[in-house]
This record gives sequence, C-alpha cells and structure tokens, in this order.
Amino acid sequence: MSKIERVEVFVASPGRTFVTLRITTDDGVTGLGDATLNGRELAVASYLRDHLVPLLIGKDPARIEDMWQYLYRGAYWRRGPVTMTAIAAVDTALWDIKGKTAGLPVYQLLGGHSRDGVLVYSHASGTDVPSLLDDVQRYLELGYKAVRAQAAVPDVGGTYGVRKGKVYEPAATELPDEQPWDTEAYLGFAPTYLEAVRERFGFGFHLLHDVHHRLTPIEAARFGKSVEACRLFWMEDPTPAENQEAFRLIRQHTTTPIAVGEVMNSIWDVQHLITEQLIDYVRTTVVHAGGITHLRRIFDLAALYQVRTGSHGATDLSPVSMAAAVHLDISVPNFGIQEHMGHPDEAAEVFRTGVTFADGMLHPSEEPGLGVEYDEKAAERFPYQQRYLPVARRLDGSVHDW
Ligand code: EZ4
Ligand code: CO
Repeated sequence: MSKIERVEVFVASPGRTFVTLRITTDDGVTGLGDATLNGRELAVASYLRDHLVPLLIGKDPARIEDMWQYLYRGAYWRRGPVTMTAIAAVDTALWDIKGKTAGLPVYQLLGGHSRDGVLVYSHASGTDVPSLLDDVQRYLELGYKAVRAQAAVPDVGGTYGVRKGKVYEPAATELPDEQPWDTEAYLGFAPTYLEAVRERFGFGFHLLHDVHHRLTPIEAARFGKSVEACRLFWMEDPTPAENQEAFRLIRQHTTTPIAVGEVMNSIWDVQHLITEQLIDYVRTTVVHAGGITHLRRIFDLAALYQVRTGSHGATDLSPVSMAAAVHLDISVPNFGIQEHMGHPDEAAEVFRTGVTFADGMLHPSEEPGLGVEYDEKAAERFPYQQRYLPVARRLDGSVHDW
C-alpha cells in the first residue's frame, strides 16, 4: 500500500488568486486539487493546512470514497463552502493520483466517453448594445456554439457580468467595490438586448443569460416570460436559492429553462430543486461541491429527474478544476453544457493544462490523471494579492444580492 507522504498548499495570484493543493505519495506520485474560494481564499488554505493536512499524512491515497466520508462525517460540522472546497481539493488530488497510478486519464476511471466533446459557452458582454453585439460576433467567429450575453444597464451601471479587460474578472479590488442596482431598469433593458442578439445572429447557436441572484421569484417569473421568444438555453440564478421552494413560482409562469447551483456546495443544497424538477440545469462544480466524488453523486440524482449538468467555469475555477470538470462532463450521461471563461495569461505560466478547445467544445487530456501540472517556482513570481468580489446596493443604499 502506498501512503500519503507530503501535502502542500500553494496560494498564488497569477492574474487572479488560486489556492492549489498538491498531495505526494511515498512512491513519488503527485495529485493536484483546486481549493479556490473567490474572496475567501485564505479560509480554505487554513482549513487545509491547519485541519486536514495532519489527517492525510500516512493515509492510503487509493481510498478516495473512504477519505471523503472521513473528512465529511469526521468534521462533525457539515457542508458550507469552506469545508466543501477543502474536501473537494483533497478528493480531486486523490482522483489525479489514482489516474496516474492506473495509467489512465480520469474520465476513463469514470466510465469513459459518453460523448465526443464537452459543449461550452463563453461570455459576451458590452457597455451598450452595439458593443455586446460585436462581442457575440467575436465568440461566434471563435467557434463557440453557445454564448452568454450581458450588457450594462444604461445610466445605472453596476450591472453584473460586463468585462473590462481581456477576461471578465469580478474580484478586481482590494476591498469590495460597492455597485448600484436598479431592478426595474434591468427588467426593462435586459430583454431588449437579448432580442437584439437573436435579431442580428438568429437561432443557430445557444444563447444564455445570468441574472446573478438579483430578482425576487415573481420578478424572475416576469423576466422569464418576457424573454420566451428569445428561446434562451437558460436563465441562470434568477433568484437566490437558499429557499429552493421559491423556484416553484417561477416555474408556474414561464418555459424559460432555469440553471442554479454555482454557489451551492452539496447534494442537500440542491435536493429539492432536483427532485421536484424546479430547475433544468444544475451548476454545482468539482471545486465548490466536494470534488469529483460528490459532484458525480449530485449529477446522478439529477439524471433521475431529467435535470442536466451545467457546471460553473468562471475564472476563479483554476485549470485544475476545469480539467476535472471536463473529465466528468465527458463521462456523465446527463451532461448539458460547461461554462468556459478561460484565465488571465499569467495563469498559463503556473498551470500547464492538457485540456484543448476545438469547434465549440473542450476535450480532456489523454495523459494519466487529470493532465495538469503546477509550476511552484513560477507561482513564486505571483505573490498573493487580496481581492474581493463586489457588493451590490439598491438605489436607496440597502444591500442587495450581488
Ligand atoms: O460571479 O465566479 O456564471 N458565472 C458567474 C461568475 C461568478 C464568479 C464568482 O466568483 O456567475 O462570474
Ligand atoms: Co453565474
């Protein structure tokens, strides 16, 4: 039996912050896990360094399921983003090790190909409608078969999802940027630019939109109804999902498909959304929902209820997470779509990934394990930088869901 000999936690900011776990066995096999929780990175790094590393040393890296149960049940305290991201990092690293030990890419351990490639969507945005349309055109020319569209609400600003640099990065300031929010202005404007996109480019590609938790259930119902003619692939996070029951009301009013789950961390957080068929796509991820082991459990539950997968894949999910996502996406029967935003250029100096993009799809590496390498020497050139996600305030100054 091989043993876990060394466990390292790296925190670096190559263009943005990533927390990376590396587990090394006594026979020299290494595995990587992503532990990045945007804006709360050091809490997960501490959970790993201070609480999990001592539990891992000397353990059998082959017992992935047992390790998951040990870390989850053994904590006594359950769920939550910090715990589940830390467990995810360990789980992902152990799958990487198992693949390398078996000489197989991780997707082969998960049952092999269920499809030829992983359909992805990218993010088009604009400060106004013409610049959004130019951006949609750019992504279609790059070969994307699915595009998310977001534009800044005129005169209000603060709209979610509008890119400033090369890659959309909401965690861009040392302390939270406080941004204004006006629901009525958004509800009046957003349908008009989604219609403009369909008018200009037609229906030969999938169009998505992220509401980013900003609406009440009845407002979300109104929004979904008002964009039905655009035939969206989905409207994402129309209302905050702590109250899963809230989605029943939205469902009763609109046929616009619904995607939820990027901030959810466990099967229990999405249980009723899935079993009561209140959503169409579940967006939980490897990194924030307990690793490959737990995410596969969520996806299997979803399959029973004709809910498909649509995992989060923003810049704050490292190349390690993205590789793990692609291995899972290519193998599960109920895959829907995968978000794909890419990373700042500096990230490529630290992470070498075998994931490739062609014809609107991602393809996993054929290397054993996840197919990602971490260059810790290069990472030293990018010391940790404190960054927070923004906070939204309504026009009367009260805090809103960002
Ligand atoms: O705001 O990942 O669909 N994608 C998103 C993201 C999230 C960030 C938060 O860290 O909503 O851009
Ligand atoms: Co989102």
